Amino acid sequence: MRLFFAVWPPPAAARALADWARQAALESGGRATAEEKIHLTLAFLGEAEPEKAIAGARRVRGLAHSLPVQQAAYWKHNGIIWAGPHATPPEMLKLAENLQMQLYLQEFILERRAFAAHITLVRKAREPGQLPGLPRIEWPVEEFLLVRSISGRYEPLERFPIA
Ligand code: 2AM
Repeated sequence: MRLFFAVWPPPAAARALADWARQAALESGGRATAEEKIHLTLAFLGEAEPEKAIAGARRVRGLAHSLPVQQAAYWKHNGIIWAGPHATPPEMLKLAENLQMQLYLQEFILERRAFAAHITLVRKAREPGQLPGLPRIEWPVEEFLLVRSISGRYEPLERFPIA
């Protein structure tokens, strides 16, 4: 199973970001992320069995916080347009680091790339000229999810409340 841990936006935020993604894709080409697939990844496991991932995630402690969506940009190296905060909220950084530590203790070998909080909104994009202005979004982070990716769909397997 292809697994990852992520935070999911409330429905209104997902809708606003999906609308924005379609607008941006008019400029850049590529594929806008569908509303139900919009998320922010905390840790990517790849092919793994869920049991140990769930055991690790149950030990994670964190603080509820809000995710500001303040900037949108293009990454040339992978051709994605993403949105995210100007700087990762400290509570989110601690949450991602704590989760990665608990997964490490469960013997997962994760990439040692630094955590970069981003929400992928267009894939296979060309470098855009000017991106549309971002909508105002409320995204409270009160839980994270273990998600399985299967035939292009995301299925939540388990939810983990934060504090
Ligand atoms: P992306 O949006 O930047 O592509 C499901 O595929 C989620 O896991 C996506 O958020 C994706 O990030 C992330 N993901 C996919 N492959 C990854 C990898 N090798 N390392 C880190 N994150 C990855």
